Amino acid sequence: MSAIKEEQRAATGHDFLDRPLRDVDPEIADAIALETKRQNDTLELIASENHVSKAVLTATGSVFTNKYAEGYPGKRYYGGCGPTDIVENIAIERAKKLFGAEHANVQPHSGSQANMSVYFAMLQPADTIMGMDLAHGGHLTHGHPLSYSGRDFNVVAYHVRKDDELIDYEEMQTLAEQSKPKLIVCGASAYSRIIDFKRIREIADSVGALMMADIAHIAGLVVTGHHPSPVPYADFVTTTTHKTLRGPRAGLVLCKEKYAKELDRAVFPGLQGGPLVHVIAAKAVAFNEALSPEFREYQAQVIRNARALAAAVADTGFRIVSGGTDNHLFMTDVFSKGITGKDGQNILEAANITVNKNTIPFDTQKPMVASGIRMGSPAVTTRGLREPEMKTIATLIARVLDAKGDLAVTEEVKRGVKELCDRFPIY
Ligand code: DSN
Repeated sequence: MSAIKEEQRAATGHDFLDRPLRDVDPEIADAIALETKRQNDTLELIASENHVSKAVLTATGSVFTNKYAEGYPGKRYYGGCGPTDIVENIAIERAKKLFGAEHANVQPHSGSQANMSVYFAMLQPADTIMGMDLAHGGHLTHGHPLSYSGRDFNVVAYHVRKDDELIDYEEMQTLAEQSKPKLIVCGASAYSRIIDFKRIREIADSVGALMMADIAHIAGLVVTGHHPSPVPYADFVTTTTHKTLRGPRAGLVLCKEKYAKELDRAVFPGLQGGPLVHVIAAKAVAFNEALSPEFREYQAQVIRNARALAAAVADTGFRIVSGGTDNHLFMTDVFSKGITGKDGQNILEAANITVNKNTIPFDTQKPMVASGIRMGSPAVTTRGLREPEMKTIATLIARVLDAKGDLAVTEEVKRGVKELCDRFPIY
């Protein structure tokens, strides 16, 4: 220890500034080590998760975590915001360039807060909004009764059709005409097909509604041209930054310039206090990565892998909702083979394959049980797995599910998973 540090230690009576995490807090250090090992040894098929770059991790863990910066670049309520302004301005410019948007607010802490900020900016309590039913693939914040969005607004839910499990745009049009919503929310958390944003704009225009597209799941596909962009059509586009976009855990809102002031006021001071500057720095890093040609190729492989995995899982006898996928995820009706989503999730987790149970359209099971399992390819694609490995994964999944989690089979599948994980290390 340097003489200056020793003097400082004597003066403060502690050395918290310099001690390694393992010394300060072994319990948390152990949990982080466990999680690192879990991620390395697990095939991550949760469609909303990904593995970020070391550069994104470094920015997330940077000294910007120490900074208060209420306000916006050039208009802060705190001193010392020079470097913060650099970071936030870069993040804003990159977000606008990436999405081709007129205005970007990079401060929302999460996707839920990004959505809330649009509602807060544009709606009054008890206004009518339309959103996709959660049980049909929507999201809690699109009007579910247990979310603020369902509590504070009058919600009219639209659905997928029963026959082909695709969004029923005719029902959407009819419901819009009947209920005259102030805002139509589109976007999904469990829908594997292309969303027709142009058509939704037409429906919104026909009843004088605003349109918000929540592209949290498909943002990476959108910015690389693998899914049509809602930016030319929607008044507001919201997203998280940690799913296909492969950035830190956070949110982002894009809008037309004419709504910029109202949106910015809704985020701060309307809903949030100080922004998480370290996370904004990490968003800027992720946006830069997303602007690269390699990211475009990554997204193309995400789709190829999702399609290959869905086809291979279907070949093992499971029904795939809507028959396949156009994006990074698909829903497997595991109850088509008599297994609940809950049991399926647990059986797969025991074999180090992580998924989430999910209701499927017209599900007969409760949400905590569910008939479906949602699987996605973003994380395994980041590790470098390709179509041949998707076939191997489907075989492993079917083997352990068909054996209903038999212990010997689980151990055998776990070995297969470990072999794949060792061939494709994360960091
Ligand atoms: N939890 C996210 C997802 O998994 O889709 C949505 O909030």
